[in-house]
Amino acid sequence: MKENIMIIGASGQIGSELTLKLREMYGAGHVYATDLKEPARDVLESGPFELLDVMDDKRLIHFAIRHHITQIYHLAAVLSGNAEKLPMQAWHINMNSLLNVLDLAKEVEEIKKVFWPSSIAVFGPTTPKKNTPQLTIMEPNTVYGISKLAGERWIEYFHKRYHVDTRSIRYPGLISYKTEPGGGTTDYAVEIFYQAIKHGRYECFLDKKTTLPMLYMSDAINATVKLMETEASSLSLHTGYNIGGLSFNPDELANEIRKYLPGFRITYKPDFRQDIATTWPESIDDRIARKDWGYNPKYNLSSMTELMLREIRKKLNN
Ligand code: NAD
Ligand code: AKB
Repeated sequence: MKENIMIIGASGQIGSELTLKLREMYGAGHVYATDLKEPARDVLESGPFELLDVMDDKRLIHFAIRHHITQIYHLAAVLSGNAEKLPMQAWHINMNSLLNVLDLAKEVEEIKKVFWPSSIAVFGPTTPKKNTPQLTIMEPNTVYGISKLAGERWIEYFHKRYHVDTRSIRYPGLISYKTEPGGGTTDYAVEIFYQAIKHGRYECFLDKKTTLPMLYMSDAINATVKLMETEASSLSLHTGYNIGGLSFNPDELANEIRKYLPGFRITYKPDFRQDIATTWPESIDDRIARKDWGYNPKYNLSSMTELMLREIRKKLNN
């Protein structure tokens, strides 16, 4: 059967790379990118794109039926930093957009699979911080984290009750050079590269010893498509899978950058995002993802840093 894939939130940090990967795999004409805002040129020019608000449930259903959509990747959300500025609005968008998509998948028989990303934000201050297990204490105290934990419960509910094939990953902070991140707590680990190249210095909004789980974008994209391609019978979970990868703090990242830019200087001025980061894990136990669907990230701190500096330099020179 030919798949027709809809991506919601295709203009964001993940969507701008995932769309291209899926177009390579399934054929450009079968991957429909949608967002509230226009995407980067390569997404716009390589296949179908439509401006669409995921909160508009009527247009959503028309779109899915018109294009015979079989899989949805729902990426639209308000991220942790921005969510703390407007908690009620963030809750409304994060929850109701997901419920719109789940209800659509339940009603439209052609839709076979839904991917919705969760986050390490589902964990909270009472969660064990090191090598955080898949199943553990989860008492998030940020609006973003609460919405992700509630979302995980909803996708599992729709799987169990209505047999919607829901799939999800608890992404760590994602590091990429193509599209800048959209208002999260882990954004410093991207900003630092731009500031290091442009100005040789960076003022970090997290404290120097705040260790967080991170992942290079191509590892996240490969994990996502691998999970979606896996036979349902191999999956023991239809809610967020833990995935780890890198784990470092701003001081360690700055030291790595100094290997290429010896004069780089970092100063620290923690803001409200420090209070969020303090509640998140330092590292993640991802044995279940490795066993169920072969999760196997490639990048380490050194290869990621080298690549980010090289690619951002190229991008800024163009
Ligand atoms: P992003 O903010 O870069 O992109 C989100 C996109 O959604 C934006 O292009 C935005 O215009 C779009 N959007 C917002 N409201 C919309 C609406 N009503 N209708 C249609 N589109 C709308 O976010 P991202 O970093 O690409 O993250 C995508 C998903 O992955 C989110 O659910 C996020 O919580 C999750 N996630 C991201 C990270 C990360 O580090 N990037 C980590 C963990 C989880
Ligand atoms: C954020 O910082 O909000 C995201 C995430 C880890 O969910 N990058």
